Amino acid sequence: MNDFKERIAAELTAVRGRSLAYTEAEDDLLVRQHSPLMSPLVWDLAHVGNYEELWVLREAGGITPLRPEIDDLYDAFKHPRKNRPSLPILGPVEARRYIEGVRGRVLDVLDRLDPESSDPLHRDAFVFGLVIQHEHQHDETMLATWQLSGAAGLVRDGELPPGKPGGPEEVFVPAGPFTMGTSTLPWAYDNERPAHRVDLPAYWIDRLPVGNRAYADFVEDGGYDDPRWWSPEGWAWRRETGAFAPQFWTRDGDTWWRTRFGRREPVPMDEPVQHVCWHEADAYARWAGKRLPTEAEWEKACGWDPEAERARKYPWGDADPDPGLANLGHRAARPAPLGAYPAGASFYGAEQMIGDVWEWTSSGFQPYPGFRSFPYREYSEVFFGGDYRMLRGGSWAADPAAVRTTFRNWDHPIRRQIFTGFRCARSVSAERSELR
Ligand code: AVJ
Ligand code: FE
Repeated sequence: MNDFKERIAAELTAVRGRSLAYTEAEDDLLVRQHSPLMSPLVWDLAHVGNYEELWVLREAGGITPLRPEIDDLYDAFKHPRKNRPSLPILGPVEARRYIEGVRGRVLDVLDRLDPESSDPLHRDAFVFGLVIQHEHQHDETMLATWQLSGAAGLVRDGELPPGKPGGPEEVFVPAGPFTMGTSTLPWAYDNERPAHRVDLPAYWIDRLPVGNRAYADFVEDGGYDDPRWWSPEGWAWRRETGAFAPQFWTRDGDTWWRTRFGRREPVPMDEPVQHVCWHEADAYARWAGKRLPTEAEWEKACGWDPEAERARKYPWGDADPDPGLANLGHRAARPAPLGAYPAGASFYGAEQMIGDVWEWTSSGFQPYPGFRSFPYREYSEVFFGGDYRMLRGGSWAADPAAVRTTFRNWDHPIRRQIFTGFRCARSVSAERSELR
């Protein structure tokens, strides 16, 4: 195999190592449903193998189905998450055996692959990018399941760079057009395509994600009890759920505590806030006299280089992420402190845009002009126009192979089990609101 294929084989091995690490547990933990929002962990495990069989073996490799009778069980569209525990899904031992059987044949397909083929699944090994990113996405979902379960075991104490207090609160992005999305990144999803020009008025955007200290100030200022800060849907959510702070926070006297992968610890005030839903982010922004950025504002602040007149793959440029640039890949099971990555800043000076926490934007999920579904409608297209908000950047739990400036993620505005925070923006034309 040549270098390119060796790299793909290494990515396949790496992501599988991750899935196996997250399913190394007592059977009971794997087959139980920890929240109606999540699948049993053993469902995710066989699902990534089934997806790999479907796309690499059958579609790209022309290999006859190994176990067609189980396809239906792992079709996310046939069975909502809350029903998955009652399905006759494979148990842990069988699931591991099944995905291993798939993987054995996948390497043969890789060996035979012609990355210069005119078949878009083969070209640039797109189908391998598809399954590698898919498995990483499910690995992140599995981490969220672990976090909800309260089980110990996945905290990692990898070292993160220290935070750096001070520096400007906001950075300025001048008016003008930029190129949003991509027509050239080979492993970009259909929803990131095609590249197109978007002209934006000038705006300010926070240099850093909103931190726990600032968010606790909002809470302590009575933010959860003041309907002025909330949208009507947000206020309804707040009343229905009784939410009073980010998920997994509790209060003991004057101290905020959180539970993180089964560990109880004081909330570190210098970290980006996480486990807030879109409504909470939206309410905080209003309280702060700001608003959430649109998806286009987020992407321009992250990737646009007006001097080179081109978009960067990452905020700092096109070089692959490394531990000095961004907090990715579950090194420490937490966001890095604010200001930890000055070298990872974007052209405009925004920091920590990739890694640490996904960031809510104000935008819903819409196709870019000229969108074409590929390779299947159920990845993106069926979600367009639904009750979703776009998430950008990627969290500490996301893998470098599954994040870039143009990557688009989405979820319902009430979800907060995901590793999500936000940063604020404000228009230059609007006076900063003095309501507070
Ligand atoms: C892109 C993360 C919203 O996990 O629901 C997984 C990706 N698509 N399997 C999800 C996905 C098919 C999706 N997100
Ligand atoms: Fe999936």
